[in-house]
Order: sequence, then structure tokens, then C-alpha cells
Amino acid sequence: MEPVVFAAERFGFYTPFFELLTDGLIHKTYKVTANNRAAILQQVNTNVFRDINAVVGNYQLIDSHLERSGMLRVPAMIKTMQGDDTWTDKEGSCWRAFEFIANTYTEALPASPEKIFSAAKCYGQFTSSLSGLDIEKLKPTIASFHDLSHRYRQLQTAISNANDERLKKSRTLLEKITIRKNLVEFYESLKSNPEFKIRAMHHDTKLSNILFDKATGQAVCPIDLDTTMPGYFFSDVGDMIRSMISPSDENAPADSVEVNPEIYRAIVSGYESGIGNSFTTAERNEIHKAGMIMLYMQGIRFLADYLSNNTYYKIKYAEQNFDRALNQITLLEKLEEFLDA
Ligand code: GN1
Ligand code: MG
Repeated sequence: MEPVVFAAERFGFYTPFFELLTDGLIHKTYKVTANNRAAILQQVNTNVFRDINAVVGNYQLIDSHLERSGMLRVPAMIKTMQGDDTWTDKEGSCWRAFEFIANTYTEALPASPEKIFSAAKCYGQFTSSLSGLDIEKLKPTIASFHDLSHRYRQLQTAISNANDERLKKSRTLLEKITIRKNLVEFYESLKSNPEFKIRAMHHDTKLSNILFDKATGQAVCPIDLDTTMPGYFFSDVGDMIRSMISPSDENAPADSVEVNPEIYRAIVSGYESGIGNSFTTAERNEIHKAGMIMLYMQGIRFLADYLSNNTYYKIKYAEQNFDRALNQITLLEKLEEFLDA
């Protein structure tokens, strides 16, 4: 029997029909259906999310806060038949389940500027709806997750331990990263400036993490809240820019990446309309740095993983993390040209 079937039964879905929805770089996500009930079942990567209690606790905190604010709802968690939040199988994989919101679907790239605007607005509303939440209660589920200085240091460590061949192949990319160290300095300057607030950020704002309504085509809510934790202004709008401005994603060949100006504008204006006056003037003024920071950080993360022999991101072929890093830094160069013009 497939592990997903065992897991589904623990959550009360017997002899389910199941389909793999996304095989993300970190988790596996399934839709399971039994007796006309559907749920989302997820196998959590506990090497990445070591503190599953923090993940679950954050989700419950967010869900109940949003319920009270009445603006936006996220899928409810489903408990196991024993009343637990998660279930660990005999291979040690941790599983949890969520309500499947009927009449919703996810979009893939390329998507229209209208769809992207709606998604961006929804991510903005998510953070603004959580503005009343005591940020101290939200736990960092991955330490220093979008800490650019930390990511830069990880790359330096990876460089010192890398083999010569990988290092040689990475030389040009590493130069491009080094000459953009001003982004790390900008990040450092944020931390001591009270104009830049720490608030609840989703931290993984790809298009496929938004549910859309089948009838209206409008965004309903963000999903995949595992990395929702305290963060700075650039993370969500920046990760949208990073993951949506090019018609092809981070796995595409670097020579195929390009900036779609209409999409860029849809992200920024959609996000601004969603976040409303939760953003300070300083944050509003620096919004165009967001995409650059996130492309830079993701390029660094992929390259560091390549230099460390691919221990973090799933790969389909040996050089894939190098190619992903090249894709992200190429898109960064194109974004800089676009913003300069
Ligand atoms: C990971 O697993 P997935 O695809 O949702 C990563 C993100 C990266 C993304 C790049 C916990 O997200 O930070 O932006 O890959 N999540 C984690 O595709 O590291
Ligand atoms: Mg994710």
C-alpha cells in the first residue's frame, strides 16, 4: 500500500482516491477523496521543518486570528482519528491534513496580469489581516530563513568546503554575487531602522500557493503556511516578483528568462492594494528592492546547495542547482536593467 493511503486512513479517509498535487522542492502534497469528502494531505519534510510543533502552533494561531478578523480564511486543519495534529509513519515521515476548499483551484505560470494582481493583493491582505496578531507568538519555523546576511555567510562556508571542479564552474556566478554585496548591506541597514517593521510574512509566495475561486477567478486565500513567521517587507512581494515575472520558472534554462513588465506592475500594484497602510512610507519607497533581494537570496541558496553537494533542494539531474542559481542571477540582471530603464 502507498504511504499516502496509510496516512489518509489515520485522518479518517478510508480506501481513498488520491492524486499527487505538487512535488515541491521540500514537501509532497496530495489530494485525497473518500466518501465524497476531500482533503489535502501533506508529507512534511522534517529535516527542513525540525520543529513541527512550531509549524502546527503557528497555523492554529493564524487560523483563529483570521477567523476573528473575518476577512480571509485559510483551510482548517484536520486532526487524526486519535485527535492529534500530525501522524508519523513507520518510515518517520510526518503527515498532516487540511480541509479541501470546494470550488477552488491553483494556477500555473504563465498567468494573466489580472490573475497575478489578484494573487498579489491576497498575499498583501494576508499580512495586513494579521497585523493585530502579537508577533512574539509567531515562531520562526526555520531559523534565519530570509536573513540575507546568514545566506551570504552560508555561501562563504560552502565555498570553503567545495570541490575544485564545482568551484571553478561557479566562478563567474560568484563574481556576480560578490559585486552585489550592497544588497546584504541594505539588509543589514533595515534591521536597525525602526521604519522597517517585523510582521507576519508568508515567505513562499509562489502563484501555486494561492487558491482561486472557480466561479469568480479571484484569489481566495494563501496556502502552505509553514514558513509564515516574522519577517521584513521584502519577502512576500519580492518572492512573487522572483517567482512570477518570467514566463518560465527557476527550473528553465537561463537563456529563456525575461522580465514581463505588465506582470511586474501587476504584482507591485496588487500587493500595495492588499497591504494598504500596513506598510510604512520607508517600506513603500523601497518596494522595488524586494524582487532584487529575493532573486539574489535564492540564487545564493541554490548555489550554496550546489557547492555543498545538493543536500537541501531535490534535484532531477546533477547540475540542476547550479542551473537554478544561474537562472535566478540572470533574472536578477534582467530585473536590474528593467528597473534602471
Ligand atoms: C522551497 O518547497 P517549496 O518549493 O515550496 C523553499 C523556498 C524557495 C523555493 C524555491 C522551506 O519551497 O524558500 O523559495 O523552494 N522552501 C523552503 O523554489 O526552503
Ligand atoms: Mg513551500
